[in-house]
Amino acid sequence: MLKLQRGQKLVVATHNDGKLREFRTLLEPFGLELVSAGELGLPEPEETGTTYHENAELKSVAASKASNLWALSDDSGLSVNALDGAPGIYSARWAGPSKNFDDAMVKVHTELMGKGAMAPGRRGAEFIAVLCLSTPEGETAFFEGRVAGTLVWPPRGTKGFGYDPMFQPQGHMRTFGEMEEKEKHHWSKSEIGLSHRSRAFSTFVKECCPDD
Ligand code: ITT
Repeated sequence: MLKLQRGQKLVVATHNDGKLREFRTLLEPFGLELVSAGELGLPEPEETGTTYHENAELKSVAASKASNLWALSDDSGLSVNALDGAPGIYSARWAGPSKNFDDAMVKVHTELMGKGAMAPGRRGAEFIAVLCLSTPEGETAFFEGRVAGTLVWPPRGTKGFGYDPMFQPQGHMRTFGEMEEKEKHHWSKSEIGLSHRSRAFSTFVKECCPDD
């Protein structure tokens, strides 16, 4: 089992500022020294995998090898029921080279309209996150989290990142874009988190983080 030590340097293997912000908040209590792949000037690896696990592994392993440090990556996406799981692992790519998520959300909505999926009951979706922790010696461990919800239109809220403004988690009246980060994670040792990332994170913490 991979166990981090208090004060240990850990690379957060992402070039996505939204994810990085969330990881800094989620990892804050554990006394780790965090550095991002971007801060280390590591190149963004090409995501050639066909699953979240494969892509998470290739990002984390690339960062561990290049930095000689433990690394934690996240591969995530939005899986829309009426679109047979699309955009899924291609969620970032639907935003194009300029990473414009207003365009990506329009694309999701347009595809849903093309399927006649206008009623909330036909607009179900899931956010999925797979985290990979890796060591320079090549050991890996994976943690997965999911959250179900409904895709609203028009998008609401300016918080969060990516598809957050159109995703309303089950049991809530507001989208992730309307929630403070604290509420989107809503994570504690005794309670399961709300977001896919915080749900994956809660298993990661139990297994791999030093006591806070
Ligand atoms: P890294 O690979 O550098 O981590 P990325 O943005 O390319 O950054 P992914 O390949 O995992 O990351 O793409 C996941 C996309 O899914 C991401 O760009 C977001 O648009 C979307 N996504 C994932 N988690 C999300 C969240 O919590 N809220 C909104 N959108 C999210």
